[in-house]
Amino acid sequence: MYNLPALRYGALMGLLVTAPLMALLYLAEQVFDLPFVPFDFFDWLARVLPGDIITRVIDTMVEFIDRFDLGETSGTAKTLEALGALGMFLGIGIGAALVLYVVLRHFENRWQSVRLGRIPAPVLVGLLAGAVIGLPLILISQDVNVLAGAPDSVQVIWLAAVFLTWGGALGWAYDHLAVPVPVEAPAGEPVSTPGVTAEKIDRRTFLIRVGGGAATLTVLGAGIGRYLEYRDEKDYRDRIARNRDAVVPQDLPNEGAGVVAVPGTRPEYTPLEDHYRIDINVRPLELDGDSWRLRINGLVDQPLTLSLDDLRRNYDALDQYVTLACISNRIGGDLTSTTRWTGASLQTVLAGAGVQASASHLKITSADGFSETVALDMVNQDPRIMLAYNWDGIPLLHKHGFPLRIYIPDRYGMKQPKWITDIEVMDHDEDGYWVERNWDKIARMRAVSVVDVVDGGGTIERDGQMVVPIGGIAHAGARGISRVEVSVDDGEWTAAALREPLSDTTWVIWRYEWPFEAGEHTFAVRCTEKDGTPQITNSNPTKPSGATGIHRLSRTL
Ligand SMILES: Nc1nc2c(c(=O)[nH]1)N[C@H]1C(S)=C(S)[C@@H](COP(=O)(O)O)O[C@H]1N2
Ligand SMILES: [Mo]
Repeated sequence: MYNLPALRYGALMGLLVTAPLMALLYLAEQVFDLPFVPFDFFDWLARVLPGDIITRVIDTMVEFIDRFDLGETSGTAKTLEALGALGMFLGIGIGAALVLYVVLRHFENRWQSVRLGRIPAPVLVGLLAGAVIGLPLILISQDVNVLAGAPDSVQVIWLAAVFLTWGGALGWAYDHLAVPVPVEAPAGEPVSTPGVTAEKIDRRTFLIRVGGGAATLTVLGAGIGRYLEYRDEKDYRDRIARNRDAVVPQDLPNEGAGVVAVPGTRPEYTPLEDHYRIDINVRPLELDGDSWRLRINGLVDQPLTLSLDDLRRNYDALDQYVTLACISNRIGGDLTSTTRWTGASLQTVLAGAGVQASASHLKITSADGFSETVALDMVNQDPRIMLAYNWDGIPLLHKHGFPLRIYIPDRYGMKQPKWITDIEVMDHDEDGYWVERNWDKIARMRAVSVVDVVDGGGTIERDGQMVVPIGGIAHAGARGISRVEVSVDDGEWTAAALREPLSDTTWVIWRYEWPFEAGEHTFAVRCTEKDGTPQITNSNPTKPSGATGIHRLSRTL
């Protein structure tokens, strides 16, 4: 007869064994470039779950960040994703341990006498559980992990060892905890027989030791791992900072533009470190630029394999100021930014490969498993479509797609792969990563306008009237903005002044000076495209084609 409360101890031991192993996985990742399975599992889930569920999760997260003012959306979202991934993995560890303990307890009469040599049965069952949990996770990690540089065989052996240790340790702990209770208590004795007391102390001592060890390992592993990661990041940041000194934007193309942004409007040219970032992995890919190659093949006369240097040296460099936006950006959201892109026109690069007459589409594949197609017609008509290797005058940051990404004017970010490795010329179309998940096939950027600021502190006098400067942005992909209008408290629409934009494809900064009236007011904005098409003013959610609607801001002045 054993008396281990399986649920409670299963959960507790699950925590005490899983947490330090997660810390060790992290440390091993930082030191030996081995896979960090908790993130792999999360990335895999994001790939295989139905697109609508993913969208709902993302929406909830964005709303949460917005509601509680948790800072810049895409960065905070990545932090939340990472925490979610860690929590989920810990949860799996605890849940599996719980099941293991319940099973062990249920069959305890059978295994009592079983052992293999000196290995008691719970350890054997634990090892088996480790294998059962570990095998799918190892396969998943091998499938989706693109960060780990260690040889695959080493990765698999390491992970197998980790999962077997996990199960073995749980079984070993069970064997220690499930001490037999004397079946026949001597008649008349109080409940706390000496045997039971001794067993309790034994259990407690055991738990204190295991708990102390687990806490130490977790803190040490996570701490050292984090320190190493931070050191790497710092190296990287320093390198960028050194590079940047030479290239901080001066001479912007609209220098001297008559209309000046109202203080508090988002920067017209986004500082590189503030550019939003969206991709399907918890952590960005880090490709090696020296060994990286772009392969162009399929329906071409001459397949090409190009290095980064080839792309930089052998083609004219094209500089374009671009406002990129995520199709998940909500009205007034911050998943949109502007910087200078440099690259080679895709038309020119393709010309070198000799595209065959039967070709109609390009399939662009990324190192993270992302892909999209582009119609050849579009490429042939638009020399601005380019393979970009610089942002803001320096090589793309890893998180923004180093070494190469594509630029397609007028399309949301989801159509524009980063970390490109392959371009296949095809005679048919295919759905891209997000299109397969029910987002718009074309993903043409919507016209949107936003009130960024009502500068109550900046009230000025104009012709004897106090006015409050109000400012923001308007953007319609590559179609340009001809008019921005503001309405206060649902009053008539009045034209704002437009600042000359950085280019035809960037947002336009607008400014409106509102005759001051004390009280609470609501400021609304709408815009018109260059060709006279008005912004869609009724509200649509981001999915499937990008959000539409009027942006409003209320302020008490
Ligand atoms: N390979 C790859 N490319 C990608 C993505 C991705 O997950 N993987 N995300 C896309 C999406 S949804 C957007 S909005 C833009 C964002 O680019 P940024 O992170 O550099 O701002 O990249 C696009 N290109
Ligand atoms: Mo996106």
